[in-house]
Amino acid sequence: MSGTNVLALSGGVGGAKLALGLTHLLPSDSLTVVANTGDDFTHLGLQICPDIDTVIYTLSDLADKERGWGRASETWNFISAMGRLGGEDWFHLGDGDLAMHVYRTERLAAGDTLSEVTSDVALQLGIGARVVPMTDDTVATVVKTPTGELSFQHYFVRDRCEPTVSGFRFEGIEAAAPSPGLAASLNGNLDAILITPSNPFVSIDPILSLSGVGDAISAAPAPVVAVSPIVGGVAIKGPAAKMMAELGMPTEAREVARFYEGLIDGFVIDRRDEDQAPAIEAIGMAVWVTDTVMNDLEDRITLARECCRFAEELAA
Ligand code: FO1
Repeated sequence: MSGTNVLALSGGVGGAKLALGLTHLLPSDSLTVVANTGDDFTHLGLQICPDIDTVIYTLSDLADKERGWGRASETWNFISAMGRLGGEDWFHLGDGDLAMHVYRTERLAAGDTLSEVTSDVALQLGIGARVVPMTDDTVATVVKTPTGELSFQHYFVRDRCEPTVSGFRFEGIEAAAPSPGLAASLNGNLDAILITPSNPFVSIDPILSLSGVGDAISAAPAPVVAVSPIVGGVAIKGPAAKMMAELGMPTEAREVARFYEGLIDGFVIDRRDEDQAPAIEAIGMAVWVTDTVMNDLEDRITLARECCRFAEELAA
């Protein structure tokens, strides 16, 4: 697959896993991973970028594979000490992870962009692929609930995704420009655009909602392939299925395909959902059936290979 230029749209865990698989298949200068920044927030004076960091830690083999976020072999002295002081300790910042947030916050305060900091950190940690934020501007995902709005991390971590969701909005999206890396990738010679199995509503939609990005992707000559984050009616990780149910959508891969209608050319579903293939094809897209659950590195590489093959077939 040398010479294949791929743009992968990623949220946290699921996106990072597929991105890791792609790094084992593609030359490093052929892959751009764009990370959602709608989850970002300022906390304890620090700029936290959970999805960028999940991608960075995963690609540099520093990630905690069980938790999905943060670093492996982490210690928690800082956040315990914060709790002892009566400070906010609901968002668990590990001691090693803290260095990332302090470093980023300092560089941003000195006038560097999030793209520059992310690119330097990736280089420093030995990552060959381009990892880019979706934007260098501030965009904040807000979760709408029947009792009011919640900032994303309050909903996700502090309130453990318990509140019922009635919708989302991305504060700042109208004024935000796609990052230079995302814009360059979209304007370049792409062979495939992959939408990883991240949460469609809060991980992928913020990227698609950036000015010109959704339109550029649907108009791209390269095939656009999405992987379903819903397998057998449940989300592999995170609240996607719960959100779908609360938004009145059946929790099926087919509904995710419908969400991406008009944008994608092909949809990858798990073997367990094979019976939905005809209904998905009827929406107007091709379907590829394979094993989509990525338990180990082999699974990640295999799924990445299947996605690239599907894209090649769609391009032919
Ligand atoms: N997720 C949690 O469920 N609990 C945490 O305490 C937590 C801390 C945390 C710290 C740094 C970081 O980069 C991510 C962290 N996450 C935590 C994950 C993160 O909030 C979510 O997984 C993403 O925003 C969703 O993609």
